[in-house]
Amino acid sequence: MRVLVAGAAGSLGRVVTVGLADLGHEIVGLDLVPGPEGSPFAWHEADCADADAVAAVFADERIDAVVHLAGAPEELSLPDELTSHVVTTAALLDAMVAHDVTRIVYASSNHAVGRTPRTDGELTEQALPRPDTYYGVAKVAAEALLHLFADRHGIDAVVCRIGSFLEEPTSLRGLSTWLSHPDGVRMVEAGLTAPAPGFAILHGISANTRAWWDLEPGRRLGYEPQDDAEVFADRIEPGPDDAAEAEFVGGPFATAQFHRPAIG
Ligand code: 15L
Repeated sequence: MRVLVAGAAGSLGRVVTVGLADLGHEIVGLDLVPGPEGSPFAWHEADCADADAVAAVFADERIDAVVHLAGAPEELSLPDELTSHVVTTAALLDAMVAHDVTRIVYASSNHAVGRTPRTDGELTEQALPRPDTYYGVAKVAAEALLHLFADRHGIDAVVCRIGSFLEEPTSLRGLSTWLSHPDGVRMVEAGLTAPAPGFAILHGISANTRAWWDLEPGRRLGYEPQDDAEVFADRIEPGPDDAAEAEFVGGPFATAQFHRPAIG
């Protein structure tokens, strides 16, 4: 499959491009910055929020599927978040429709439902939108846009509500929310190859012993995580914010430090 990876130079993108290429896919990288030194991939330096620039990439390349990993990973103002996550998704979806590309895997986030209290029990993919930040609001809106294009244009859109994508977990929360690098690749591969998923949501975490987000929606799509954060448990020191971070899905994003005006 010839896969356009938007955000190919980001932390997820650097891992996923190499992993998908190892699985036999041809990669076309798209990012604001040049491709890594010596990268074997076709590469386009462009802003995903610029619909004309995205259209030009699709006009230049044969694309079978899109993996959308682009966007700021942290809390910004609401307008910046909407540009970073919703406008980029819209530009990619418009180009997909124009070029009959029908599969997209989207790096959404747990922060779309980050204000869901742990006391609600196991987190399922049916959880109502409950963002913890403007970042989370933008992820909810991007997911809604994907759902609209799935219904209106028959796009297969696999939404990955990712936990903590790191080489190894760094906090007590991470023992539940960690997504290992190899499992990140497995997750995207499942999103690309699941037969006719329509609009579907999975939880992007590893098979963590302490996980409390349902892994079954991912398994139904062919995502079988292999790693477990528990092997790092002995290295995790208790932190002063552990109790607060355990209260909500979104951990630190759900705490007061992120309360600020939406504009500005
Ligand atoms: C995310 O979606 C963020 O991009 C990242 O910065 C972390 O906060 C991560 O989720 C997480 O919840 O650990």
